[in-house]
Amino acid sequence: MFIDEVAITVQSGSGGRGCESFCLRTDHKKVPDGGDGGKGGDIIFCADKNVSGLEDFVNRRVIRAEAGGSGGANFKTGRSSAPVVMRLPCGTLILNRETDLRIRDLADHGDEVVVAKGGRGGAGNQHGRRVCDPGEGHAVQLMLILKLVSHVALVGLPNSGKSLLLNQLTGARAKVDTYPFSTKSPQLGVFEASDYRQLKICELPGILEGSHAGKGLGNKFLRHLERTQLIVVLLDPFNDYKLGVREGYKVLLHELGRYAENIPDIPRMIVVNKSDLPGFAKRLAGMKSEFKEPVFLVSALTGNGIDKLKQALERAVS
Ligand SMILES: Nc1nc2c(ncn2[C@@H]2O[C@H](COP(=O)(O)OP(=O)(O)O)[C@@H](O)[C@H]2O)c(=O)[nH]1
Ligand SMILES: [Mg+2]
Repeated sequence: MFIDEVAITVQSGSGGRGCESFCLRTDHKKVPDGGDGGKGGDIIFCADKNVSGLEDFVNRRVIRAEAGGSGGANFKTGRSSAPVVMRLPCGTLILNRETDLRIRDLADHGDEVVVAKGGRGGAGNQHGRRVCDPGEGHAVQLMLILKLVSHVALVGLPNSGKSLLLNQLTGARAKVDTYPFSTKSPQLGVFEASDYRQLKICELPGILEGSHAGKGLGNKFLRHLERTQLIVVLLDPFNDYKLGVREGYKVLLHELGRYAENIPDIPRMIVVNKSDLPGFAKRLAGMKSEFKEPVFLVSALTGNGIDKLKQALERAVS
């Protein structure tokens, strides 16, 4: 299962207690020698390109770091607790659930943020003062929202052949089936361009008229379009909705626009699939020139036109 949204709590460790202790010097004078408490553990989130979703958090809704150790006699400082480092997929947005404020956007591999700082250790009486209280750990309620980072996103009506095309382009093994919504979560594949760049392609579940109002699988997953460089709109002239290529395209664009205003501004490419089926040319007649976007005709089934599409994708993304 692919998880792209999860509510969790993080709890950093409290500082260790400072020690109150005295030792007897050789001149029989009593001196304070209580050591300081150690620091409580931080909770750190770090973006990692090898992590694909937020599944790690499903069975781990509360993440705790340990408290620092207490100080000891003879100036002994307590043990500081190690931070708990959680690896998140690139593109995870971290929000504070109580204030709704954005804490950080972990966009790129290696981005890191301390989401809850551990408490400092309490001072022991070695400093000639009274023992002071250690700092407490913090509990923070967080919302993690993943917005996948891909070069190319594939959108289309259900059954237009998005999964088959993804598999053709990248060797992914997305499920291909004859019923609509066989893909329930975004699928990622990577293809190596001729200059060895790794291009990430993401298939989104099918969109249909009314997705914005919750029809089908709804439109929440369109958030994964926000960070893509290119949207490939896959059209199927033989779709079950009796929409011509032109109307199908209009429906898809409308749904994208209903999700967020800026999504129609992302560069697009049109790919018309199933060119192997009889009657394809007839259904397409004269339509190519109507689009301002580049149009490619392919068959994800036979592989016809795929090489040309690959080259165009390489050129379109940086
Ligand atoms: N004839 C033909 N059938 C295709 C082509 N591409 C996909 N299909 C079929 O269309 C159906 C839906 O394909 P799928 O990739 O699961 O579509 P998705 O729902 O858009 O991911 C499957 O039965 C595929 O075999 C194609 O180029 N030609
Ligand atoms: Mg699919």
